[in-house]
Amino acid sequence: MKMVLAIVQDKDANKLGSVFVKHNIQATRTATSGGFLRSGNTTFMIGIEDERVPEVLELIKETAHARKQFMTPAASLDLSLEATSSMPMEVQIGGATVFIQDVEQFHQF
Ligand code: 2BA
Repeated sequence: MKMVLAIVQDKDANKLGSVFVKHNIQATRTATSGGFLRSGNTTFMIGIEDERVPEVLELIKETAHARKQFMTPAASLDLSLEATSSMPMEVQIGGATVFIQDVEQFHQF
């Protein structure tokens, strides 16, 4: 069994949750924040049999989209940054950041 951790943008989270239900994939979602943008994203935790990992990855890939976003560093980062870095900058946010870990044990009581 594997644990798939998928960090996606909030805009894609509801659709992805529905896709998992439709495909009988059990998932837990939690509200998270990116360390860089400090804005909300969503992390799905999916415990899944090894052979279904490619299916999960494909569904995430199809559903989660990369987007560009403008951010003003001074508004969202430490004020210790120099004034020259306060120009709005474009950030490409990936469709999904995915980690896959081995699950040593799985219990449901
Ligand atoms: P954030 O940390 O808010 O990052 C949002 C986007 O900002 C990133 O998109 C990346 O394109 C950009 N970015 C991040 N750090 C940067 C930096 N130091 N300089 C310039 N641009 C930077 P993604 O790479 O697609 O990441 C989307 C979200 O996935 C991240 O939100 C974070 O919540 C998570 N993430 C990405 N890599 C991770 C990792 N290695 N470990 C844990 N979480 C990760």
